[in-house]
Amino acid sequence: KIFITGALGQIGSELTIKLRNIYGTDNVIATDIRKNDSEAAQSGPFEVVDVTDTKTMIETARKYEADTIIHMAALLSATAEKNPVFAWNLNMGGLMNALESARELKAQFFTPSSIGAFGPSTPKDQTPQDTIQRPTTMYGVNKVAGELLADYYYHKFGVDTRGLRFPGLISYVTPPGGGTTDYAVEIYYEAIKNGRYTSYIDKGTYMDMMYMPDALNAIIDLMEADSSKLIHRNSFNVTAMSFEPEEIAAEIRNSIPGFEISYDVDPARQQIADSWPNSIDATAAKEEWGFKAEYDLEKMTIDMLEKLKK
Ligand code: VAH
Repeated sequence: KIFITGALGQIGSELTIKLRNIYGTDNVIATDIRKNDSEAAQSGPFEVVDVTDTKTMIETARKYEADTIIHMAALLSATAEKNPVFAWNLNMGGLMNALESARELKAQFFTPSSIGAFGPSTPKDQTPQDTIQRPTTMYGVNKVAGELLADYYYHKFGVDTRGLRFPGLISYVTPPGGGTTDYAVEIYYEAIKNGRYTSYIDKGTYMDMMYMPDALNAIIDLMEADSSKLIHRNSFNVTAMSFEPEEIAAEIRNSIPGFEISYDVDPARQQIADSWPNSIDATAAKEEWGFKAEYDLEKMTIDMLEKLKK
């Protein structure tokens, strides 16, 4: 049984559906802080779980005899920066409860890290798998602490923990909430609706990105990978592309001639973006478990606009 927290979030909502298609609906238990009318909540087993409530978390995972725990419940970077104390409690308290559940149930464990786990002193171009990690955001502090905690549970308790440092993720299913990279999602919705977009991230700001189908496959490929082949665990750099606002705007213009981008920079989210890498190196993921991304900027743009037009 696969137990997912944050199953109604940006990644969780699509991951739940994909896992149900692969492993069987009744084998994938979706949980989140509240239910909604989404397919992930309605199409199979669902439980209301507040990941900061240790008792409910462990009892619910035990009830289903979970053998895999996928912990997705967290606050993203911009929201975390506005509520740093709440972010620490949710991001770290929730992770601790999820790891304790995995330890008790001897379950395999996945939780995502992020390019946000890097900071201003990290090499910014082709950021290596093993390098300096001194992030300057609460989200980044949570991600570095989370990587170390998950590795600790592997070395100390033998929990099979695995993770991915995700770049900005782009999808047409569940709009993200509170991220810094979300301009790259909003721009597609606005392109269809208004033929123009005002970006809160400045031109020339490079960030790694990935289309959601590639992110979901990366999670499944990592979790299915031969444990003896893994040199790293928490967490692997993965990326599909790196671009700045002018480049995604130009790609959209290839499908929607006349599309215009303008700028109204949000200093808070620009500061977060400026502290992150321009591009990261995913060699370790490719070598240790065969990571590869199918979508580049051109292919993603065609698919996003096609799906959003429907
Ligand atoms: C965010 N989309 O912006 C998330 C992600 C790398 C970015 O962590 O916070």
